[in-house]
Amino acid sequence: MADTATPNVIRRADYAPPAFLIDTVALEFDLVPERTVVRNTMRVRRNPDASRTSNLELMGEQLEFVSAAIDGAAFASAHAHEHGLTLKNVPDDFELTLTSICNPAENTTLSGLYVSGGNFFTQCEAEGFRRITYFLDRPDVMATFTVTLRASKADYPVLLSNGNLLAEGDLPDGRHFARWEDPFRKPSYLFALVAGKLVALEERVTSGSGKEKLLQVWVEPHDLDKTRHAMDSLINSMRWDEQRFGLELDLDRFMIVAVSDFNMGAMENKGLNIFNTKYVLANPETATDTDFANIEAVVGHEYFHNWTGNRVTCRDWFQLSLKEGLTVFRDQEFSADMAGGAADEAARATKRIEDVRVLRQMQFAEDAGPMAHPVRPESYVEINNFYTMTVYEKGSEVVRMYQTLFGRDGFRKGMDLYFKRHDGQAVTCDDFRHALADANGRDLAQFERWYSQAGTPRVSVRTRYDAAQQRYSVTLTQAYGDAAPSARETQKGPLLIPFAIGLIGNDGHDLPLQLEGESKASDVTTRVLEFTQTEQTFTFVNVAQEPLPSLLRNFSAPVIVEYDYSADQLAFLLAHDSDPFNRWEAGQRLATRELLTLAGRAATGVPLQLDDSVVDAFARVLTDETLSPAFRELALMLPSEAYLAEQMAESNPAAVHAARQFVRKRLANALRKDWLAVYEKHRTPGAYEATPEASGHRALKNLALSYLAELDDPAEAVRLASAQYDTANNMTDRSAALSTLLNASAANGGSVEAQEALDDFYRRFEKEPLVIDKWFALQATQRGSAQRPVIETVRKLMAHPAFNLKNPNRARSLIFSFCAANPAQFHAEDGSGYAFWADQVIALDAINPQVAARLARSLELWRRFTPALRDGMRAALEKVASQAKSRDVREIVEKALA
Ligand code: B3K
Ligand code: ZN
Repeated sequence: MADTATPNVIRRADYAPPAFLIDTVALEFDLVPERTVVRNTMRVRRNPDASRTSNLELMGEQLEFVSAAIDGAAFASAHAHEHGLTLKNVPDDFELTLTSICNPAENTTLSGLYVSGGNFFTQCEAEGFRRITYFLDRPDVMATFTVTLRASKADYPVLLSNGNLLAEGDLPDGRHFARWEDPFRKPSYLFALVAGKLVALEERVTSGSGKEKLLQVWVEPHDLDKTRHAMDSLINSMRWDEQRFGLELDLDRFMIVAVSDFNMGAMENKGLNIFNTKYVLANPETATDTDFANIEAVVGHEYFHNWTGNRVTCRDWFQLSLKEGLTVFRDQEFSADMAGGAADEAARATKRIEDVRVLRQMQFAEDAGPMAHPVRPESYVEINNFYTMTVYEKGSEVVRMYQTLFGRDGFRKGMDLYFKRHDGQAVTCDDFRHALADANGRDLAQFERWYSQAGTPRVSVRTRYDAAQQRYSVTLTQAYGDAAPSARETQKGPLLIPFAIGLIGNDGHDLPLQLEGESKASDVTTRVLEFTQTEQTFTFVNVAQEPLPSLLRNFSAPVIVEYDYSADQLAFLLAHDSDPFNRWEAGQRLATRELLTLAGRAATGVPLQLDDSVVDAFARVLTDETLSPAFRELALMLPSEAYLAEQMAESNPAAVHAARQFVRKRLANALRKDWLAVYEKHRTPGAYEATPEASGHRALKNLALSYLAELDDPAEAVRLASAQYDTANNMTDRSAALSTLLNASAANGGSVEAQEALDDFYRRFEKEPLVIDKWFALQATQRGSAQRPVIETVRKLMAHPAFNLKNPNRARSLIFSFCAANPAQFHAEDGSGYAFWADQVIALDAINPQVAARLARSLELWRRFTPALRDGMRAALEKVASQAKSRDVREIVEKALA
């Protein structure tokens, strides 16, 4: 399984069309865990648009070659090798039949065909199909598939594949079969099969044009009571895509299958989506509000791929963001519409804030390190390493900018043209951009730079008010900061940045906006400036008083805005900005600035203090009943430690932790009464409801609880948390209470209440793997103390009978949680965290390179840390570099060390 070959760099510039095309594929599987025989009959012909070669080169990995036949006659000139199968001097147009064997039982990579919990599953994106049979395993080769599955009827009563069920029946020796046909041409990465003991929640619904559709959510029998929310999310997704984009489900049947061993969230295989159980299974006792929201988002995401990804797919993997950026944008809009409808801007804003927080924390960090790459990368060693925050989240921001520029209607026109031109094709990001440009009568040549330049743009803002002339000028300058070298190479010129702006008067209301040259003020108080030069000045006229600018409203572009607001101005924006996103943003700026100053002091041992005005600004949000609870929770949550550390000239996780804790304690003590009142007021008695309102109440209440635990005397918080733990009727409240108990206990070197709750939690949910994942994660991310470093708990938990390195969810719950979500403990000065990290990356590398490579990424920003930590990080990276065998991990650590 290990790939020891020297890593080859694949380049976008080297793209060439395939020498052959495959029009139809008939697959026959004899499913046996240790030895599955696959017979693959293909109709193959030369590609008229490619240069002529005499040999057919098929990709194949970890396959045992059995036989080849052309047009029914055995073919002798077939040579199987490490990377596939070479067929010499083949005809122009022929039927090729190949037989090979694979071993799903031993496949721990979870790529290709594998066994999980005794059932068979597949994962083919990006290059897993070649682990099932020899093929032109690239997305620009599209074929129609017929699939016959044969297996023991007792062990595998359910046999599923893409498309429609053609036939099923019994065979001799207790075996049975099912034959499926997918009427749509598709690339091999969308192939899927599932076989095993599963049951389904079913629903028949009528689509927009009146056709009946069968929807199924397949799970293991004991999980059937956790499928309702996924089904509802699927039905809502169908309706939404019909209404918002006029896109209807094109198959008679749509299936979702849950599997507990899965490398990522879910996979959009045509008509047969395969999901990590984490993004399917939910009921109030086992899943948090966040889980419910994530399930809705991921079900939507995979469903939306049916058009953006499957009907129109990618020409090559460099175009990955064509489907991923667009589909993330679609799922974000879907969630926002589900939360607030099209009109409720405040409710939509909470979703926007959550998305931007992820982008800034994760994608901006990616841009600042050795893995920085454009939305459309130029090269890769292992494509699985490029399913990144940049391709997905920045890619989504790039799509969102079209909508910001052209409005919802203009965006819809562009989408319609895109499907009209490219339905059934494998295309590029340029094709998408051209469709948007042509539908809106615009030249978007400059916009192409968003796809080809890496790094986070910085926009500096200068403003000037001329009272006599009543003119207000805003000068914008764009540049990239001190970007990573890999990013710098790609930067060629200024971007087209849609820069949304409003001007706020002394009374807190928006001022009318009239740009120089316009005859009258526009009727909207937010304008999108098209900022296209390196430096550009926009002048507003008839501005009666000096305004306060509200910049980059609703985060209209994925950039960093630099403007010298005073603390008072930020407090004013936090209280008054009509743009809910920027209200939140003002609070974040205020907090970030204070926290960074404090972290700087903590690093040099200077005593910490916090100005009352900052406390007052937060107090106003806490007690402002006109704001939704969900918004208040977001506004009162301080920027994360990882984000803050990344903002420092030299990242110092210990200093950031000290500063953030200091501020939390200060806010807790100063506002104790308010936190208590909020805690009481936002309880949600009665039956659990998964609505955005109810989840907003729970979020704010649980935030209050966590602040109360910071009090100098946390006894009251411990009492509240214990009671909440015992009486909770839902996982959101129960896990929040447990987390608070753990953190309160860390300050006191351990507590009975915390230990009892932890033990109870385990006993109560022993049979629910997804909840046991939470049990591991809560302990891995808990606060530590000098007497009780968290690494010791983590090491102990590695030996717990429920721990299993082969299950990605479990590995993530303990190891990733500690290494990536507990910076203060992971970056312990003695280097213990790094040594642990190296051992785990190496152990995972031998089991599952994709998961190992994700973990490997947690040290990539090592050069930006304080010197005291850097050496330990480098040593750990070098150890991994000397021992890891997979292409996946090698690419990450070699780029980090380069
Ligand atoms: N397209 C898949 C991701 C496949 C990852 C391969 N390493 C899920 C998604 O983005 O919808
Ligand atoms: Zn996707």
